[in-house]
Amino acid sequence: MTRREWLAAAAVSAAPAQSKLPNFVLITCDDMGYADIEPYDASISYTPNLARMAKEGLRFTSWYAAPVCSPSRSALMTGCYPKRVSLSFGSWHAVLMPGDWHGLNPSEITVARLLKGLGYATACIGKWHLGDQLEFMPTRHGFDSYYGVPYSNDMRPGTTPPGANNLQHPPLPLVRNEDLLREIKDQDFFTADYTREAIQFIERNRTKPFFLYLPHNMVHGPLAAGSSFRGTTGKGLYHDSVAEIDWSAGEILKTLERLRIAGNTLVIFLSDNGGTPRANNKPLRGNKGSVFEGGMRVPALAWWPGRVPKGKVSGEIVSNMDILPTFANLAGGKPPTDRRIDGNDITHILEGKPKAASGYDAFFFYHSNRLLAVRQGPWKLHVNGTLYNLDADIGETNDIANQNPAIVAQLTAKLEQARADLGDGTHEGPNVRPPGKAKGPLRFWIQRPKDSGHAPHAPVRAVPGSPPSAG
Ligand SMILES: [Ca+2]
Repeated sequence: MTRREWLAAAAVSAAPAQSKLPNFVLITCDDMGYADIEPYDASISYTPNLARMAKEGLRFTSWYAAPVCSPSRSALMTGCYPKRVSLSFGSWHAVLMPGDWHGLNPSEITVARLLKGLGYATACIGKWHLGDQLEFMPTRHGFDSYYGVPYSNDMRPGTTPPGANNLQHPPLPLVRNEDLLREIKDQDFFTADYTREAIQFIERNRTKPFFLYLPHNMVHGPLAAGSSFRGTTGKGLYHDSVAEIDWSAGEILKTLERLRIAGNTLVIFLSDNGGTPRANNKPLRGNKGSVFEGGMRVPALAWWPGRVPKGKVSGEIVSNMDILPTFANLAGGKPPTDRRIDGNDITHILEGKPKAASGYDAFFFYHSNRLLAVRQGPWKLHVNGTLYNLDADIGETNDIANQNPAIVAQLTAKLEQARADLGDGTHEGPNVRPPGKAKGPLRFWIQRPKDSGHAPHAPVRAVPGSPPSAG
């Protein structure tokens, strides 16, 4: 350690703990199942760092994300139901596509913009997937810097977006801030590279409050892992990729400890939606894309030495939407008051306060623009009329609607509340805000090889309005 580094470290460790704003590290991975890591399946031996995070922190057993990528990320960033910010689906598919004319509306206040306003250094490193046109990029949504892939790693040449008349996806871009770095072909570098970038960001900003959002591309297919992880689990590339995500989380924790800022940093680890059939979602029913628990309930850990008690488990209903209100509160700020925010401040749950309860009277399960289920306490009613008690039947196997008509009536009324607020299907709720719509000509980050510069494909399904460069 140089003298200058020593002085910086000494200044940090000497600072009174309460006088400094906490740092936030939000790590998400893509498509990891509920029981793909040791804290949710004790037989797993290759996720020691996440196991440590759970032992030293808090493990959630009812953290809800969303059924698929873009909606999940919109909730994380805005504190709202994806439906409220019109990102429960893209302009013509369940998620945003390369060249999509929809994205996160620039008028939304993201958790990054909110924290930046409170003096935080902010960075997004990884998969954004809230719009790949410039006005939707992380650098336009409160992040000082961005590095990564603006959407999913499977949206690459050789694959065809749904309804795109056999036009292939453009080359997969690696972007820094608002500049194209290069085309990505081999994906093995993803997790290690993002981790290196993340550590550099933390090191650079260790003396000021920071917010690091680290949404990994892995473990979404096409699967990849660094050479030092391939073959290490003996269970195939998927699990090797999980092991590398675990390593990455460990490197982040070690960096915070080395810099002596762990005691002032909240680290949250999440998956963005339920696991695919290759994942382990046990004991939940369903997979990614479903509103059964296996589609939306995700592994979730919180770690903050000295502030989040060790080894606790919370079964309260919490969700991606709680990130913004919670980080805002911990940073001494407030969520926006000029618009509806659906999430809750869960500081009291993180701190393990006695009787810390969820703020959700009811939690609603949307897929695309359709309302498909509601949960209140242990009860979950699907719109097809099936009712489950999740405390007794987490796997949603035993429909007990007939035996519980009063509960069904109560939850049906909740569904009506959501329909009147957020809408359902073609009925647009009055309290829904519009998606961002690209103003300029649509563009790909890298043109398809035979494109000769023309615009991306227009949406083929009728949507309200029309894209600015359709045709
Ligand atoms: Ca996903």
